[in-house]
Amino acid sequence: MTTHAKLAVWVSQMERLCRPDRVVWLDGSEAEKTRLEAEAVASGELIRLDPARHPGSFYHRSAPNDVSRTEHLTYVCTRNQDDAGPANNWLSPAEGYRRGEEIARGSMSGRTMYVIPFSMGVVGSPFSKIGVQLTDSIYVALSMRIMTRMGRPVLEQLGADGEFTRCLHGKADLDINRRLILHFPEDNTIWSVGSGYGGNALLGKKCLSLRIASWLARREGWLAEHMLILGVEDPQGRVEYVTAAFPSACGKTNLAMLIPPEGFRAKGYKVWTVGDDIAWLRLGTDGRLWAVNPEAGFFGVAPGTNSRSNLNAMAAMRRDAIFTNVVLTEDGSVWWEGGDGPGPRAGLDWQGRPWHPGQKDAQGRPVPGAHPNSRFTAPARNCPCISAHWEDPQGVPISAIIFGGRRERLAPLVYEAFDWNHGVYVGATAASERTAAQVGTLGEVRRDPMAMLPFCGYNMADYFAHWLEMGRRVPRPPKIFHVNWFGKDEDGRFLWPGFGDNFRVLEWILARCRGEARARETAIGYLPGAGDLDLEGLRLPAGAMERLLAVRPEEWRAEGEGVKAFFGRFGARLPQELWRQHEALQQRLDAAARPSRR
Ligand code: OXD
Ligand code: MN
Repeated sequence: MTTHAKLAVWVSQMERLCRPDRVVWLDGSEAEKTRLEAEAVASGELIRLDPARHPGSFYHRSAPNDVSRTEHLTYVCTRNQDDAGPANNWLSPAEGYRRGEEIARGSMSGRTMYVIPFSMGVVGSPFSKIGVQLTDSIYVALSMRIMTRMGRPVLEQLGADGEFTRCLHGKADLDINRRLILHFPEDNTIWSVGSGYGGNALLGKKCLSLRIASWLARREGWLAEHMLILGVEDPQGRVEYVTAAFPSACGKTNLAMLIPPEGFRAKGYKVWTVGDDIAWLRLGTDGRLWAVNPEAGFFGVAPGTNSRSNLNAMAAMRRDAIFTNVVLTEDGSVWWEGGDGPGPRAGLDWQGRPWHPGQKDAQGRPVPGAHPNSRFTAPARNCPCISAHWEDPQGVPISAIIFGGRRERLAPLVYEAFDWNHGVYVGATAASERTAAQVGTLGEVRRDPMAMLPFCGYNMADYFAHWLEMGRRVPRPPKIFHVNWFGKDEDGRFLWPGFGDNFRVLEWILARCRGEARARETAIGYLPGAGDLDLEGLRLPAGAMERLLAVRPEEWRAEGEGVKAFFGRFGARLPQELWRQHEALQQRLDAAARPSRR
């Protein structure tokens, strides 16, 4: 199957470990796709949806204990524990392999092992990375077809001795007590056993394109980030690009595919999607940072996605999509809470139980039909607003980097960092309330630097140092901003409408990058005044803008304590520059809190 001796040896080693009944190398052809789909339908792994309404699309249910990423079972295995750092779970490589082997041994007996050569980034681009995933899940194999470029062209590109990430995935017995997601960055290897959930099992995504790639990026002088990439086209046809990092389930897909408010559309503004989850950024020959999206599809959160919140995502999943853990309706369609329409008369919920909208449990509480982290997997090429440059091997030049999170209080709608190093501090101190994409308590605030806390494959202190170093190496760096769409009033109502109206903030950000928009200097950075954003056509309650743009020094001081404790975890390895930024912010806050003498 391959002329690559090391690849052949590794596949037979893994075959001896997992003992599948057969090994099938996937070539990526249409005939192969049809065959896999038929097999998965026959085994019940997939259900074919109504071909008239959902051509080429399927439904899948994962095990009820296997519906989100399991960060507590995710490890970075380095020889030296400090290289994984305090934000990662750590095992020595020997112990990682030992525990992984225990679960993988013989786990594929009675099953087929698929060999999937895949490329993150377009095949053949000098910026792409190749992986080979072994898996005993057809759902995973078919999802990898959507999320990556895979098959024969990748094997050809790999040649006889190309570098690749060894990715072993096995469902084993889907027992949460026998589940491990192991990364061995020093060996360019990933082992994921005991889970079939996308974030744990589609190894090209979080495992390779973030954890392993972030390690490679540091060594090779680039950035692998948990960021969407979008382009804003103005009425003159000029397109400027931004990247934005938000923790999981904070609306990256919606922002990436945003439709500007009507007034802007009428003037000729458009948004083009390059990617919705991952960006790889490199220094271009023009001294700017350029970004590529290494993925080929979207793995988006379904609940809340509808034709009003994200018409483009709805169009992207109209055909050739896979839906996981949503409601399966009696007429072969799908639905989820916050989807289009009131829901089906009857259907099956994400666990396959009879379900209807408005269903209540014995205590009278509503029973959702779709899991809150249910997903759609859809090819990026289906998206009506996909950028003409989304497969450009060089990527697109980045004008602004945006950090954000979900905060009911504290963080204003938008602010701009004073410079790159301050921007790194802003990213490093970002925090968010927990969502359904991770196992844990919903709503709890956790620090999530650059939205990379669960995805940085090495010591985050070194990651911050790498960001600071990139600032020194990039002659024309993007400006850095922070946004928060999720501020609430005392009654728990959102202050900002979000979705398409976020365009108003993007427009201000890009105008700042061009030196064309006004801002006021505050202790935390540059903020627009209430009149500096274009709010035409938007009716906000009186005083909402003032509240959205307020900086309350006492709240920021309290936040500073949390930041100090977080930074303290990294000890002497944390770059001094971040402590210097922290001190400078505290001093600016003190000055802002003192009554002015004028
Ligand atoms: C995702 C995540 O699936 O961040 O993108 O969890
Ligand atoms: Mn993500």
